[in-house]
Amino acid sequence: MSPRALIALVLALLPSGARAAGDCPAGFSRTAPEVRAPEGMRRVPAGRFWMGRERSLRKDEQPRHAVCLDAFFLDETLVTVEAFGQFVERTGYTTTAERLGYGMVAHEGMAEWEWRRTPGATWRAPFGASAPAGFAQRPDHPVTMVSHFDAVAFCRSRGGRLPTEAEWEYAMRAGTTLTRFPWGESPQRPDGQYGLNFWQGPDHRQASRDDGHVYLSPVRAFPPNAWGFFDPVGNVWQLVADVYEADTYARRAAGVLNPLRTGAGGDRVARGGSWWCSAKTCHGYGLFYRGKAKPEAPFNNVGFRCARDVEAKSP
Ligand SMILES: [Ca+2]
Repeated sequence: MSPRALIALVLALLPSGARAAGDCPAGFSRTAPEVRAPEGMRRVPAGRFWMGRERSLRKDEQPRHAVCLDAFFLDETLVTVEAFGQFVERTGYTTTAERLGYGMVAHEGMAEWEWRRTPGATWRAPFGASAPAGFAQRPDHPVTMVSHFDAVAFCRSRGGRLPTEAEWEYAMRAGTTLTRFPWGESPQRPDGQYGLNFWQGPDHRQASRDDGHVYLSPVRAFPPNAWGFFDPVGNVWQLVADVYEADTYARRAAGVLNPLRTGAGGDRVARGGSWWCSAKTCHGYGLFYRGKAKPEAPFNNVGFRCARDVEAKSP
């Protein structure tokens, strides 16, 4: 066989439409109808991004892999105390913490990793009957003391849903890749200001207050990311739709479309870190770390934002 004939034979044997690893599936479209974003939400364009990383002390962040997403809408801020209060008023909803009769509370002065089961701690009073000195909950604070179930119920009432873990990270990265924060590797932005609310100080006995907030910060206290989302990291952990499994990334095919890890029971994923995260006790403030929480557990450093589909998902 001549070399030319051999090449022709090899080409004929290659599957047509074969795609390189990490490409998005056939049928995936980066265009979607120009539907206007609902009030308080922003449209996230369809696209592909890198999730996870090759080297990390935590296996659950590996490997780095390409993820493809259809367009979706996402709240530009965390769900506020005010918005959650309106939902409760409208529906009479009772949260998990209210049914349990307690919530999990942390505050300045406590030991590292300590949490207190606190009677009466609810979304209305996230520290229980007595708030710590210097803290008064505001309508524009992110709502906390909400369980995964509460977050799902709230988003459903607005015709939405929780974002998937992949949607959350794609939107919070806003086009940046492979950095811990949307603006780079340091918690300080290029202008020298802290870009997020987390814990500063040698331990949890006393915060140094360098970022201006010991506890919750108003949802627009820090500048938004490049796509207009406030609190892309810090302030409160953000509940997402996925069940937590350590091998989620390892099991994904390159170029997976709209991934969502489902399953019965187990922990749910929370991302972004919170005001209680210090460099010493919790490295979770950032865009790689995969936090987790029991779906029925209410904490005073966990909140959420809602997503909504733009159109039917790609096939
Ligand atoms: Ca802080």
